[in-house]
Amino acid sequence: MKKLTQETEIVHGVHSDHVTSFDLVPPIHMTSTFKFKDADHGADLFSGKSTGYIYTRIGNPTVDLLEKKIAVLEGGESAVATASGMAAVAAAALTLTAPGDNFVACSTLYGGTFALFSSDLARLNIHARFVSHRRSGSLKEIEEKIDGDTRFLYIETPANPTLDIIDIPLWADTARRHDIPLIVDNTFASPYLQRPLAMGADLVLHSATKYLGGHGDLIGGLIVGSKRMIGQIRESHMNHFGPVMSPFNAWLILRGLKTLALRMDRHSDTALMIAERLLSHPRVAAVFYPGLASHPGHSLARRQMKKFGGMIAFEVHGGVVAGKAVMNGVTLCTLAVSLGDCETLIQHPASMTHAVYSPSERKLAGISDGLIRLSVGLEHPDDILGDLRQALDRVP
Ligand code: LCS
Repeated sequence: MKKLTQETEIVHGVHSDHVTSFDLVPPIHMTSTFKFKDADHGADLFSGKSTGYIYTRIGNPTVDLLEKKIAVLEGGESAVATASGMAAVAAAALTLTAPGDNFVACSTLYGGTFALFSSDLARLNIHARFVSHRRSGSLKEIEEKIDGDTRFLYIETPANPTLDIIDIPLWADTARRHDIPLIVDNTFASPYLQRPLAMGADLVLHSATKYLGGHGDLIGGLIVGSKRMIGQIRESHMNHFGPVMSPFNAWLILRGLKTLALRMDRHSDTALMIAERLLSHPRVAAVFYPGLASHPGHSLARRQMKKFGGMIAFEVHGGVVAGKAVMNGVTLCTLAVSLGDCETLIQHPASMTHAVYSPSERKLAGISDGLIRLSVGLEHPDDILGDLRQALDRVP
């Protein structure tokens, strides 16, 4: 059959050989363990002589379906599902490193990832070396930080919360020159807008909590890459540390994924319109959205993304005090962390998602104290804009 478009793959996805029912929608296999036909069958499954399900921490048909589907959508050979996005970041980092190793990461990251990298992994004698891509000569800086104990490079693009666009091919070429993998957190874009593996990345990971699930009703993570690397993560980290995804959450993500293309188109189109309108509001000091021609990463975003996504960051004249007034003044937008939901969410990175950064670390990462982050939802664009305008107009 002719190769399907990504929009069709998003709806249809993959079919598991192990699911034999005629249901249009696959059932949820809520079981912790699986029956063996006899003792030899059980032993053969354990030894790898036969393939099949043993125990849900090791594999489950519903979770399998989701793993196969995200692998198709990201264009990877294989995938593994995790209990959360943080579990995906930790699984990838811990599988690739041992005490004494280091890795090089772009410094603008989700606050939880930054905390894991800068404190928790450091306790295990695994050290993050941060690079600010905002400084000119960042390529030289990456090169200078790589040595014989560097095990991977790590970026997030668009980056949380500044919406900075990081150059995937540039980091991928650097990784290849040093024979180490590049990991890309593709949470903000989703595979519908950006496919990092096609641009040279080796592992792509997601907080599936966000656009992949799309409905704000679950926590989950996914990692996609080569059979070899995913096999290593599955066997060493997932089976033994055990941060696996519940079959119920996998089913919810499979359901959410079917509308990914529709949702991402709508999120992106509305966000572009709102970013443009915010730009001309007298109370707004700056708008950061990769779809704006004024964004420093605009031409790069045009090269590596299909559209520019649903996340906007902006600053209000009057700094933190004025920003708080906007967040307290909205009535339709919801004051909450997380992103990628149907509802528009608004939050303050410096005191919320990125409070773990010290003030100087935030400065290096480009996260100003007055920055407000908006996850543009699926409401009518005029209603979202109207709500933001009335809150901005009332700033004292
Ligand atoms: N990567 C990115 C880019 C994220 O934004 C998040 C969570 C994670 C990884 C971790 O995923 P989780 O474990 O939450 O599924 N970002 C959040 C945020 O910006 N607000 O609340 C959570």
